[in-house]
Amino acid sequence: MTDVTKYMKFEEAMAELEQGLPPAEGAGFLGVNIHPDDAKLVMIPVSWEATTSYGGGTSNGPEVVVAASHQLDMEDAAFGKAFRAGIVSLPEDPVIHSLNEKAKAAAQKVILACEKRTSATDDLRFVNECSVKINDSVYKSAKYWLAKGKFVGLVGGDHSSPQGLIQALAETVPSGFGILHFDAHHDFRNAYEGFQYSHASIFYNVMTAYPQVTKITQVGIRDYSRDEREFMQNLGPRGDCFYGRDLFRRKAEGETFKSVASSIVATLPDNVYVSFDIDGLDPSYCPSTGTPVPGGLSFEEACYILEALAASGRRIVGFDLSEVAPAADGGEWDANVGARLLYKLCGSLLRSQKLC
Ligand SMILES: [Mn+2]
Repeated sequence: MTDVTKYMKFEEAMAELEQGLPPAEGAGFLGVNIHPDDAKLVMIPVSWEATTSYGGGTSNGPEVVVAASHQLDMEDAAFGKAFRAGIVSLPEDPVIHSLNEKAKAAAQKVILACEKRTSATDDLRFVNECSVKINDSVYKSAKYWLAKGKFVGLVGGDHSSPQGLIQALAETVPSGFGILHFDAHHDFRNAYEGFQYSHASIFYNVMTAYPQVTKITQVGIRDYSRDEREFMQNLGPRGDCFYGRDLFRRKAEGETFKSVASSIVATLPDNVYVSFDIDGLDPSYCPSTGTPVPGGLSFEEACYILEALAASGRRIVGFDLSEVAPAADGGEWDANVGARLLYKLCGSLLRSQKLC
């Protein structure tokens, strides 16, 4: 049941944003609380990181990104007054938080057993069951809002978080869609450490389960296993990868970034889902993310590609921002970058749908 009293009237909220008033305490994304019915774009928060294999903290991503969004200037250089379309970060399904705590404890036992070359079968089964419940929660929420005519984004959590959203879109977008995937990793591992829905397995699962995903184009990849590279090769025309090394070499040898970006966009079909793992960026933008890798895109390069995508006539049908984690010492830099990137993702979707 939605408590309507805590929402602002849409035009009042817009007036506050136009004036740049400091956000009220506890305000939502961008510093206002508008009703989801008044929004064109809703975002599902997923505080989930059970299968995190290295650094933790990304389950706090949704909370810190929303808090950091209060610092943004609303007028976006590329996408203008994107906020006027109405953008809302939804309340989280309380089941996610409680499952995360329990599944994380069990997953630690699995990872420890894995390192000792033994097994923890019951714990592994439990984590996999929790992942199914998370996917189901996200899937049902996404289906609900899509049926109400909203565009749906998602803020993770680790990179396994958006699978339910991708499933919902696969059932909803009539002609299917491609995925533009920014990441340091392919995420093509088959059940990494035994976790069927690992953050490192999301696109193995997606490309195996959903034929409606007609294409995956990966950008910034620079850390992978041989099996994952082969998985990409075996996708044939259904997969394209712009490895970090190749992107740099093309620029080093004189190709303009405009040309590089348009070659990325050209691989994608008319409908595009954008999956943005923050570790696709240079780790100086996301030092606290779980699995940072040297190299990667600059913030401006990533934005340039999103702007080129939105300007190409293709339609962005949904997105996720995953793996943003706050610094252990409370530093806000990771969340600051995450919030800015999230508003760019919102702007690019809304622009591509002619809503801003
Ligand atoms: Mn990833």
